Amino acid sequence: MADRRPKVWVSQPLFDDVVEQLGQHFDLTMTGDVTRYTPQTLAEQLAHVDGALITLNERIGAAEIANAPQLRAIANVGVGYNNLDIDALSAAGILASNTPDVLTETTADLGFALLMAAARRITESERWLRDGQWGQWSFQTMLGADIHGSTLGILGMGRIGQGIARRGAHGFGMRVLYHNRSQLPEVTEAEVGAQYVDQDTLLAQADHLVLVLPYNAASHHIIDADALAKMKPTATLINIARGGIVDELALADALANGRLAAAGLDVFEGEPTVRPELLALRNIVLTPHIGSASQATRRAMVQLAVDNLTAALGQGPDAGHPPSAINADAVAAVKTGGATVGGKKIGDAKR
Ligand code: 8YV
Repeated sequence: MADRRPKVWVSQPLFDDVVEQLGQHFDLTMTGDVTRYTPQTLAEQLAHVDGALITLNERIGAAEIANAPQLRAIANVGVGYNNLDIDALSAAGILASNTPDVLTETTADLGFALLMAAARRITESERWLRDGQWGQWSFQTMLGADIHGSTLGILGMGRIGQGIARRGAHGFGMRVLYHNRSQLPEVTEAEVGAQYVDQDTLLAQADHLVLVLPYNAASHHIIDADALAKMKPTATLINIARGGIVDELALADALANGRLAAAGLDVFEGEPTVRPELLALRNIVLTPHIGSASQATRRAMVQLAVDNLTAALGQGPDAGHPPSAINADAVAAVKTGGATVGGKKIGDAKR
């Protein structure tokens, strides 16, 4: 590489004191204001940098990197990376990374908070109180569903799913069922207190169903009208993964027509826009994608992303080996030539 300091761009204001560590090794451009990028403005920002630190709001695919010949690394501040076209990045030899582990427990906490708020009608109760309706109180005001002793269903049993299972089984004495692409080892099932079932059994038996699976073509609208029809009408549905996993119109319809008791959503298909059909419902708790939003965890995510980017650009103690790279093997294969990425032959990697 030419004898110059690599250039790094940071897409959003994060934690300045953490991000500024990048200045030790790189020419750093930080963004002062929260910014919504178009594909065009994103492409312009990426055109002349070696690395970028981005959030899930920045969607990066082939078009955004087409004129970015220097770009070698993208560090996503988030564990989910459906905002990145990994095949396109790999084909271009760009090392992508994410921030797993550091947010597991905080996100599991939020999943449980939403479950409890929805099942026990907490935000609905508060709105009612603030509206001055307490004078209408009756013995049957705001009756909800119990959490302790009920059946917790978890769809997607990665690290966050396991955190939710532990909370349910060990904290609330719940029977915990889960469904996942692959069954956990017996020892892990015993530790988290969860039992593997098929998806239909999960839908049919859960009193509270939490969605924690990655979003991709296979999980798009996995919770649709058919799936909702298989659930108990008394059940609660919680989504802390990605909005596209749920058919939101089908969910709104089920909630409006008594086919599902309550829901809690932290993620939405059209973020930051929330469908009016959801906003109109009383039996839904809505939060603006705050799953990982504790002080400590958001700082830890940025620190991990900074470490990833530093290492991916060949600097710092982990030089060349980012702690949580997503596509290291694919990028290595592309660099040694003739690799296939996503089933396509890659013969002309540009770096
Ligand atoms: C976001 C998340 O990263 O990590 C994820 O996948 O969804 C969140 O933690 C966070 O909202 C910042 O973009």
